[in-house]
Amino acid sequence: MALIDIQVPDIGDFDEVTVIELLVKPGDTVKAEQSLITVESDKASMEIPSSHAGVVKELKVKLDDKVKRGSIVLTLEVAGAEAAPAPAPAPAAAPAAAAQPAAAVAAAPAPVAAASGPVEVRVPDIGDFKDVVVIEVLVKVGDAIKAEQSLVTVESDKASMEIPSAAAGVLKELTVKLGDKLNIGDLLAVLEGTAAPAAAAAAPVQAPVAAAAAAAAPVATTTAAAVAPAAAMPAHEPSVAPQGNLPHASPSVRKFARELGVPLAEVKGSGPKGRITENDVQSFTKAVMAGDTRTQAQAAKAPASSGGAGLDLLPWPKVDFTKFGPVERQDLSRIKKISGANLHRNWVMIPHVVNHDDADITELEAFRVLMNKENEKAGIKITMLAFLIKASVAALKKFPQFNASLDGDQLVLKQYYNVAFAADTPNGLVVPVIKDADKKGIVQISQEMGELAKKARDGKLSPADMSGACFTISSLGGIGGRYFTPIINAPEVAILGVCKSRMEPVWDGKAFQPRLMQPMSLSWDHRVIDGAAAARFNAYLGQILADFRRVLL
Ligand code: CAO
Repeated sequence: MALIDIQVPDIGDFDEVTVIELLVKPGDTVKAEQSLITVESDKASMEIPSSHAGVVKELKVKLDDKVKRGSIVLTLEVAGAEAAPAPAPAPAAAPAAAAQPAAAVAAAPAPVAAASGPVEVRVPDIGDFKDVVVIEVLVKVGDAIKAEQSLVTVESDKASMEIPSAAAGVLKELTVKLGDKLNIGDLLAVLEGTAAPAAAAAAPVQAPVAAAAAAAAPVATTTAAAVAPAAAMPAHEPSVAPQGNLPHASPSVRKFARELGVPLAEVKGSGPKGRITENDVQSFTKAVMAGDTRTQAQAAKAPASSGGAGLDLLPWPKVDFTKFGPVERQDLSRIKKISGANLHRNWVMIPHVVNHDDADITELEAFRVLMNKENEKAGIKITMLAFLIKASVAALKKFPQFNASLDGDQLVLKQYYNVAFAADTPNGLVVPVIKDADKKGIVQISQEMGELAKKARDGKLSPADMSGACFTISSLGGIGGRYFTPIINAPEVAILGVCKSRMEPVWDGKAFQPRLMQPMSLSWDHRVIDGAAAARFNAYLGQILADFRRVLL
């Protein structure tokens, strides 16, 4: 056994970075390349990994300490054999690397700083990193960009950083979007205008740092790689660079949040300077699962400067109701809390439009009643909802954009037909799913609906019973009403609401005829569907319900 000091490797031009997270403690067994601490500057956060495997003996840094290259992070007890061949921690390798001529740097196309006209801004040398992912775009076309202003934030598994513009000008074109993978030299943006004199200096200052980090000794490869992106940052404190809106969190916390699907912008950070910790992400998840609406309230308080994403609403009114009369307080059920949070998100995030229409179900209802009479002894009850499900499948097939989900800039068109139906239970609304409704007949759909509705009332629906839907129907047909506005069940793009059918006088060109009319309300996501398609969808649905033989066509 031997004791070795693990030091902060070459972190480029940074004089000092702040320790924001301790990822290990004395007694922990760490693997080589495991992250030990997270450090942060104003534009990047990075994890410093261990160059050796061993047991942590003593931590030599604490939160908020300022560290720089060569600072001792901790003392590690390593097996003799482990210690021997391993060179001193990364910094030992770094000077050699740094001594390399800037040849490696030459590969990094220096951002052009033209005096006027179009200026291409490219990804500077980001060391060994390949395919760093754009996680935030900080500017938009038309923005006046200052030299060294951050344009995008990119992230690898160990570091996140903002990539600044080397020139000033008006942003004419942004050639990257969220989720894009970037590499050195990739075109980021095109600016038009006069470049700031400072811009020209940006690249050379950054580049040698990257070269040093990229060329670190083998044992420190990961370490060097982790810190290499730091080189992409401006060497000097940018006097004009605005802070990005990126939530303040380390790469591992970001990854954790992404895995849980937690929007970091909605998480309140409890760390120093509002930094979001892993605990904050966990607490947020728990709050959402418990339907704690305060999380939405926090989102609503997002500053107007966030580009319009924050709703900037007034706080919820606080009223002492007892001043006006006696009241009783009831806790919301678990289902209500969960569905409430989901409905709220869907209502706020999806641009809903609703088309109302009527379908003539006179013949269909007569057929349904006849079938139920014939099958009375078998105990099978065919419901109108089963026909609506089957008719919807036909419409989804004819209009595939309704059988889809939005995923970033892509539309996911599904080739399966799972139709959910809203079921009212004493504890609240649940939405079980009839899977592969295209492959099932009306009787089977009716039977499955009956079973699922019973499970729903008994509180026995499993998550599998409620997942995988492509489209939802909410039927108030057994209750009443005319039309309503159903809320789309994200990530679906449409929902059909139906109310109680009733006999109405319908003009047939010669006379009014008594017809059984089914009111239908189709809510659709205007990001995916337009009004003409929605009107056609409803019309087609109406045609099928009026003459179900059309399903066979
Ligand atoms: N027009 C006229 N009558 C209708 C009808 C329609 N569109 N749909 C159903 N009915 C009738 C049925 O024929 C039945 O009458 P009988 O008892 O005389 O046979 C009666 O209404 C009750 O039907 P049902 O509710 O048992 O069956 P269903 O298939 O229509 O619905 C279910 C099943 C689980 C969807 C329903 O019980 C339910 O929970 N509905 C509420 C859904 C809801 O709350 N949606 C709103 C969501 S937004 O908050």
